[in-house]
Amino acid sequence: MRLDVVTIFPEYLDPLNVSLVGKARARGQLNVHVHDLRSWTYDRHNTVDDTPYGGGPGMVMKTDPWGEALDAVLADGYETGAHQPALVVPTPSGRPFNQELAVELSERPWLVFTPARYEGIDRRVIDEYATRMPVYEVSIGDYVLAGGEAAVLVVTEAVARLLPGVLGNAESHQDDSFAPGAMANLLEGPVYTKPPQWRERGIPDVLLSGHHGKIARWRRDEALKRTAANRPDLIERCEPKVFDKKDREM
Ligand code: 6GU
Repeated sequence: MRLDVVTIFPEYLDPLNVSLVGKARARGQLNVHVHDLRSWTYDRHNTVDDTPYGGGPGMVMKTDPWGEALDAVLADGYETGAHQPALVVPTPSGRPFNQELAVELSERPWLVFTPARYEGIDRRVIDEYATRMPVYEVSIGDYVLAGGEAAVLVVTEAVARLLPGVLGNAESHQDDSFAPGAMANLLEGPVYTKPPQWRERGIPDVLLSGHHGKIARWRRDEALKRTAANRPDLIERCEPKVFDKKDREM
């Protein structure tokens, strides 16, 4: 997969060299290009923003730097064999980013991210590129960030770990809290490792029992408790088969 990021803070994306995403890059599973939007400005102050039409607070990112940047990035990608780009526009007014959208994005060969500062990008830029490629406007949650760069890191990490060969078998994403399957939409419960005693605290006996059926039942019960406490909205989205008679009596 190829990723391009156009930003006025290229160094904000330095974490893409670290950990899972950094390793995926080093292995050639992810081809990442970070570009400085100001490379496509030609005035003395490298201006990327201006006052909003219609008035109001804040500044709006200008059409020209974004248009030139995206044309250049797309041309470079196509020249080097990339195909079927999609634009990912981080914005608090976007579609909520979730595991389903992460899966959809992970199936695309080329993502171009346009994190904005100020009050966002002149709408004509998004409308223009939407005539040529899919555009995903995404929000990572119900709060306002100063810019989209942190959202690019979030989306990239969620997407990269879904790419074939990026996670080892030991860390497979099959039982992620939001993966499809019997436990779909249940949050994962508590986990434990050695030592068996720590500051007078032990491990739930069932985990030491070796009884796989009982362990699976316990994990499901704990997942259900945690989900009911932290995300009651998710319970309604669970497959009915997750629940049995005993749950309905609780
Ligand atoms: Cl993607 N951008 C900004 N600026 N704020 C956000 C966001 C994105 N998602 C949630 N809040």
